[in-house]
Amino acid sequence: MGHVDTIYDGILKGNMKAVQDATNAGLSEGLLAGRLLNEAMIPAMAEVGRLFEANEYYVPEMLIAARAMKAGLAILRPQLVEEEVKPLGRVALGTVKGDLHDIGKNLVGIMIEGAGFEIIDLGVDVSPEAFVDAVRDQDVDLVGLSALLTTTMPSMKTTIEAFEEAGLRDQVKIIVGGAPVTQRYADEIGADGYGRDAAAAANLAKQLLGV
Ligand code: B1M
Repeated sequence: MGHVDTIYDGILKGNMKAVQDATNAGLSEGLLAGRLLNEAMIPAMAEVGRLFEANEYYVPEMLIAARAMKAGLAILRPQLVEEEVKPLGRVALGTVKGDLHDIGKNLVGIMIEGAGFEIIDLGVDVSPEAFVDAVRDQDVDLVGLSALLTTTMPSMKTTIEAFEEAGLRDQVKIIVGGAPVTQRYADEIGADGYGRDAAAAANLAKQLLGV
């Protein structure tokens, strides 16, 4: 098996060591980091997303696949900078004000990063102002809002209103998700999209940013 296939397969199986070894071997044999990223790592994470949506993979499989992908990506990163391989866009992600749940939000970040975007993780309990500041200061293309409590869902609405008040609403796409959130709620508060799960969120980011 060539290095590209070994990396792809290693990510699907969550075999971090195989991914690291094949990434190092591929680079030392002159394979471009951009090729290892685009032909092995991103397709592998897309397949992880597909398996997750098909209920063939669950959260643990997704987490170990992500750990393997991140280990390989850490090796590629300096080379990617040298090859001037740019991320597809920049995504700021956070759990809304008052809400401390971050497991789902982190999975969403992993899948969006796995799709080729750069992630700015704003953490949990993120105020509307902090989301707005991130867009204003860090050239963000898409904002992802996560909420796990029915009592914090209104923070999503407040955050979108804060973007409107700051005059930045047209400059950024906003997607929402989390267990109590629905497509209907997303439409009601004027979000650009709703992601049912992490894989759907990554597909939505690609779709909204025209990738
Ligand atoms: Co909390 N909690 N919790 N909790 N907690 C829930 C959410 C709850 C449903 C449990 C219950 O009562 N059955 C309930 C909410 C009820 C409601 O509002 N309807 C609840 C409650 C009440 C609370 C507290 C208020 C409890 C208390 O103190 N009395 C408190 C609130 C604290 C706060 O936030 N201010 C609290 C605290 C906690 C812990 C800190 C103990 C812990 C969080 C740890 C952490 O996140 N680091 C915790 C946990 C673990 C849960 C449960 C058990 C699991 C949540 C989780 O991680 N799921 C949860 C019950 C449950 O869901 N079964 C519960 C796994 C995760 C992978 O799924 O987060 O849904 P999920 O993410 C999915 C999708 O929703 C989606 O993709 C993800 C992956 O596919 N998604 C997005 C998520 N964000 C997205 C964003 C997107 C797109 C998709 O686009 C941007």
